[in-house]
Amino acid sequence: AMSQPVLFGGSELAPASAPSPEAERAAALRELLHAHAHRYYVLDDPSIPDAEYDKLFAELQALEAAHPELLTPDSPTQRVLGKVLDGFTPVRHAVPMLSIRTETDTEASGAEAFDARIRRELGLTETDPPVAYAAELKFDGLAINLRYEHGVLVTAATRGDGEQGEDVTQNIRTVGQIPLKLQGAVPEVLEVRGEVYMRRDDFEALNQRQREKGEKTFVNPRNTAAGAVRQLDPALAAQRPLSFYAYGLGQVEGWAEPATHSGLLDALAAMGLPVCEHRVVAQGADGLIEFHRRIAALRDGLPFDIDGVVYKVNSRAQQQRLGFVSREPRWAVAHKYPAQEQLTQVEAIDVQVGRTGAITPVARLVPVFVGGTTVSNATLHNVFELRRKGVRVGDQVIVRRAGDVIPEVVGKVDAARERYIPNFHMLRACPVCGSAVLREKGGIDHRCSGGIFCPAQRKQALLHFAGRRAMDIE
Ligand code: D41
Repeated sequence: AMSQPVLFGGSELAPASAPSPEAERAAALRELLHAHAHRYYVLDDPSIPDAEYDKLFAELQALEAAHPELLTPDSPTQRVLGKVLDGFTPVRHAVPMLSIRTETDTEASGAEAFDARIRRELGLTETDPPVAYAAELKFDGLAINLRYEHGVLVTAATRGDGEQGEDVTQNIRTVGQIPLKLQGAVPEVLEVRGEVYMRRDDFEALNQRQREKGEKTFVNPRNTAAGAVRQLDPALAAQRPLSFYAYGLGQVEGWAEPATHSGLLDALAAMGLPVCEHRVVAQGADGLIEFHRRIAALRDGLPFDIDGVVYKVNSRAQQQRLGFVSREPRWAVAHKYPAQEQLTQVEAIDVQVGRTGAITPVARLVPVFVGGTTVSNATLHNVFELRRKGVRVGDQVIVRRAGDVIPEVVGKVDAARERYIPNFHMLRACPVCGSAVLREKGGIDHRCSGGIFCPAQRKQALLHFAGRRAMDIE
């Protein structure tokens, strides 16, 4: 430190008690950068241009380089740091991480059954008013415990078996949405529990980058998020854009917990933690059913995957009366939606000729119920995608159907084939009209060159014309 150039004169003369101008500037920069990061990552409402943020960030970096004694663990410059690990250190949870009971009845009756049980266990009768529930989304990610001491993030751990997880602090620090320092009240100890997940657009962009590099694409956002959290190289983890939502507490010292779950989420949001906006306080079974229905309609349009909704008795006093059994609180339940991914087997690989002549490989499948309907065909997109996924006839594959989008084969389950199965080869002639199948130089899609002469193209063009997106003819 002594050999560092002195950028600002006079600091060595400042008395130890008064902070130097550099220390004050560094503290001010940290506060500014924390506030801007919160606006940018959590509120999605940037208050300054990126270039301005970068300038302040560079100024703080320079200050810290010149005065290493000014560096603090919660500094915004300390998000990406650390070295490649050999493995993760086990962490014993100060308070066990419970799990959540799942209601597998995906119908409204699932919510009724939960409310009926809660009323019975609380000893309520028909004349008592409805129970108030906090209803929220069930994010399809990975449960994590964030430990803040005096408002500073000190450890992030996976759930593990609930008693003991793994220290993934290095990787979690790279998640822009997770504050390195809490705002406002700073309890001695505050453990925040929530879900680390990957947004669909971040997942798509990541896969696009993988394709461009000719590397393997990831199967789904959940697995990718889980892989990123358990990535041993923090530099690689930082390239997998993750997000976070808080939904509960672990150990707490020096903080008066709010009296309700909804109040807790409000308090966590006020401290700068990301809390999902899709949450309500619902009254009784009717309120839960309404929430379940409303979110089902929203599901496909959400920027991230959910696999259900979660109901929690809102009052902490009532939660305490209900307690928990075998690691599951009796006051909470996850009410699932039909799965959007299922395993099935490929019976054949055919091609389909589209409206514009694009020839798409399609997997014929053993029918499966996925995303609310039975699926027996799923797109393989193009030959390059098909090769990358290595899918052959007879393979076990994961099929995904989310909303209105065409069902797709997202990948295969690795298992040895019993005998040799030839690879799929693109046809040289259109299976419908016999015209040559061509692919533009550097292009991805194969096309039938028959144009409107091809009956398949004619049929698809007519369907398109009459369809909902065009003339909307019934
Ligand atoms: O969104 C979720 N995946 C979610 C998970 C949620 N919204 N709330 C949760 N609440 C709890 C309790 C009731 C124990 C605080 C949870 C989980 N637990 C959980 N998920 C995985 C393990 C525990």
